[in-house]
Amino acid sequence: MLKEKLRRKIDEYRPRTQKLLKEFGDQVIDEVTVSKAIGGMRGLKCLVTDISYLDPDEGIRYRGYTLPEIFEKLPRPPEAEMPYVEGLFYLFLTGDIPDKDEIKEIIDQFRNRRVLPGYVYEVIDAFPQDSHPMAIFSSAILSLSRESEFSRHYHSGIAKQDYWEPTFEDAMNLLAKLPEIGSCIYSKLYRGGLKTSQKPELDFGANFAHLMGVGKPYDDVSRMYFIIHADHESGNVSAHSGHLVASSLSDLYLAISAMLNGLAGPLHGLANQEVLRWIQDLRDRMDGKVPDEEEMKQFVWDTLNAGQVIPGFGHAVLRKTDPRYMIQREFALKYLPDDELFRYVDMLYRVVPPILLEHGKAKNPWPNVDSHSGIIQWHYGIRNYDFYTVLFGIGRAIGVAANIIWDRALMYPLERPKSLTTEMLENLTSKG
Ligand code: NMX
Ligand code: MLT
Repeated sequence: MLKEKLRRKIDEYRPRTQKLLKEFGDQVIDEVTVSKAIGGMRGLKCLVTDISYLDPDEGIRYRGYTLPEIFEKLPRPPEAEMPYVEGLFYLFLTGDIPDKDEIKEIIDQFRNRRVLPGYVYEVIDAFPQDSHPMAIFSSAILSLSRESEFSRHYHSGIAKQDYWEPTFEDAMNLLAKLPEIGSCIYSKLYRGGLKTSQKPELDFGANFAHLMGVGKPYDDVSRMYFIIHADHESGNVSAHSGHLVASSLSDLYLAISAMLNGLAGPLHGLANQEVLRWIQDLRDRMDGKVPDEEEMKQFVWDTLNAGQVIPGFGHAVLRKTDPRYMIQREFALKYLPDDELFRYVDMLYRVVPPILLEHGKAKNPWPNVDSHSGIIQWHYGIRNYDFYTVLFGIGRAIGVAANIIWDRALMYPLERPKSLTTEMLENLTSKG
């Protein structure tokens, strides 16, 4: 049983955290400079997670595995090219690659927890049609807070070392519902309310594809998306927001809703919609004609000269092309090499990095995950690009939920850094 295995893992881990705190609590591991304090704490080592680690050159590792290893090692559904999303959640929680029975347990658990309470449909329907899907997504999850097992147990006096257990239940209950919530938002905004019923026998990715009404290989596209977006260590805005809010013992629904609010910014997950919007601007400008390289370069420079960022390029940590980009590029080369928008993205891949280098500001001129994700969705008929960040959010919820369970298991405290005034900084530096 997953929960029992997790309990054993938690019992093994707790002494490690306690020993670090007790014996090495005062050891210095990084220093805070003025530029870190003013500059968004970039690179400051002050968060702990064992679920993933981001190397600037290599990219993300989940529980020690690179993404190509993840795609190779995690079990797949019969005849599928991409692994079970459920298997990734198992790996996040336990650190072990699951076998098919262990995955089946999660599929069965999700099946039993999939049904949405009626009021969530009402919350979704109550939004005006011109609302952004991320605002609806965040609110739908927020409304589920009344179901929280953690809050119920907390208020009846559960002991601190047991907090992780009802948090685990909240995570299972919420993750199981995400395909239905996401597809309902899509139906409301873009399909005139036309709804498809869930197919309980399907795995997470296939059920989502079915609910979106898109045939094969969109089930594999969904699995691939949710897996590559699931985690990016703890410091990115969405994961950090989720962790921060959960640290006050807000329940998982409140924390995941907060996580989505951070993801919905254009410098973070919303960049995937921005890429499509930007490419559409270019298409309009070109009257539908595919630009040649010189025209594309001019468009990139025009964007920079207008004081805007090139969406889908750059990164706060990565210093090479994002491996999540490469996985999508390989998929596109295999399944949609002649797609018109893929030709745009392919040209941007060659044209933008030298321009960003010449421009001289961005520390990382290479493409990130968001540069590619929209055009694959576009190819499979999901063309309302405002929706793309919801797909990112479904994936990211898997990693953030696993992290919050472990935060509670290792009894990490309330997060509360200290602030200074500008005058204090001036005094500190002039004395220095
Ligand atoms: N286009 C133009 N300028 C850029 C870009 C870019 N793609 N990336 C960074 N810069 C600028 C940045 O705005 C900053 O300018 P200034 O000094 O005037 O403030 C300068 O280069 C230095 O920024 P960096 O230290 O390289 O980047 P930072 O860590 O601050 O920000 C991002 C990282 C991802 C916010 C930034 O690269 C960016 O805005 N990229 C475009 C938006 C995007 O694709 N976001 C998605 C990131 C991935 N995700 O899913 O979250
Ligand atoms: C992410 O996946 O969270 C983004 O790449 C942003 C980041 O890691 O800072």
